[in-house]
Amino acid sequence: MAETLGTLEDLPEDYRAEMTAAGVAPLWPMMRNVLPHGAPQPVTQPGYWNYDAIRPLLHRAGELTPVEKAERRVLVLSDPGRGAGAMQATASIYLGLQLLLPGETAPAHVHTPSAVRIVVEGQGGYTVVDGEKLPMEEGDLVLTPGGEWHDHGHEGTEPVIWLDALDLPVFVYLEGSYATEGPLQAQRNRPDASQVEYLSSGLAPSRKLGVGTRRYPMMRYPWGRTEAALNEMAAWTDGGVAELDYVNPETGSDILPTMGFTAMRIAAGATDNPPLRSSSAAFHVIRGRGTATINGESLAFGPKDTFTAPVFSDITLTAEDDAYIVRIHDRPLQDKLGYYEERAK
Ligand code: GTQ
Repeated sequence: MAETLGTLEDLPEDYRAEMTAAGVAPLWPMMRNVLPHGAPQPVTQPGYWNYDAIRPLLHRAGELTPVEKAERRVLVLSDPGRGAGAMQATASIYLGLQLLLPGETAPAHVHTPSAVRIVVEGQGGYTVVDGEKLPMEEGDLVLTPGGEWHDHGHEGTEPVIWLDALDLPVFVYLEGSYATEGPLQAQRNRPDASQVEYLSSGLAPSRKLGVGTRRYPMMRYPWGRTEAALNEMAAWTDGGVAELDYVNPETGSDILPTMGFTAMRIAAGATDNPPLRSSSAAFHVIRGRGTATINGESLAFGPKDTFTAPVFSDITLTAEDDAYIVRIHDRPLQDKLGYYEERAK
C-alpha cells in the first residue's frame, strides 16, 4: 500500500524559495497529479451540442464575417471541462462546424494536423485534396490528411455545413502545428477514387511491379454505401447494433494516423453498451433519435447533434428510432503509443 506523499507545505519556506530560484520543483507533491493510481483522471467533461441551437449562430457568422476574413468560417465545439473558448472537444480531438455559402471558396492550405469532414447539410459543397475534387454529400466522410493541400468550394444554392474533426490538439501539444497558404488548386477532371479505383469493396487497382500505392488512396467515403452496408449487417446481426470501421482500402488499417472512425447503426429500441475504453470519443448523429448516458448523465440526441465522452467513460446509447451515428475516436493514436485498453464494465 502506497504511503501518503509529502506536500509542498511540509517543506521549509527558504528551501522552497531556493528550489524556485534554481528552476526546479519537488516531484512528490505533484506525483499523483501526473500519475494517478489505476486510471487517468480526465480534464475532459462529456459535451453535448444541439445542432438546432448552433445552426442559427453559424448562419449569423455567415452574415457577420466574410470567408475572406475567416479563412475557415468555423464555430469550435469547446470541451465543457476546459471551458468557453477551448480549442478542443477532448484531449486529442478538435471539432468545429464549418459554414460555406454558395459561390464561396475557402483558400488552399496545407497543415501538419489531419482532418475529416462529416457533411451535415447542403448540396454542392466540395473539397479539393491534392487536385482531386471530392463531392460533399450529406453524411459523407471526406479526408484531408496532414501534409495534403486542400481547399473548399461550393457550387450549390444553399448554405453547406459540415463537421470538422481534427487531431489539432495533439499537434498543438507537440508544438508541431502550422499551416502553409497557397493558391486554389487545379482540379483533375475525373471523379474521385471512391467512384473509380475503389468503387467496389474488395477490389483495388491491380498491383504493378515496382509501383507503390498512395498513402491515402481514397479520401471520400460516400454515406449512401456506408448506410447500405450497415443496413445489410443489421439484418444479419443479433442485438440490434451494427458497427463498421472506416479503413484504408489498400491496407485495411485506420484511415488516419491518430483518428479512427466507426459507423454505427443502433436499431429502434436497442442499446449499445460498449466496454470502458481508454480512447476518447465524439459521436455525430447522422440520423435518428435516442438517449446517451455518459458517466451517469443522460442526454437526448437527435439528427445532426454531436456529443463527446472522455477516456474510460461508461457509455450507453439507446435508440428510439433506427439511429445512425459516426463515432470519432483516438484509438489509432493510442495503439501506436502502445496503451489502448478496454475494461469490462
Ligand atoms: O477546413 O482546413 O475547423 O484548417 C480548422 C482548421 C477547418 C480546414 C477547421 C482548418 C480547417
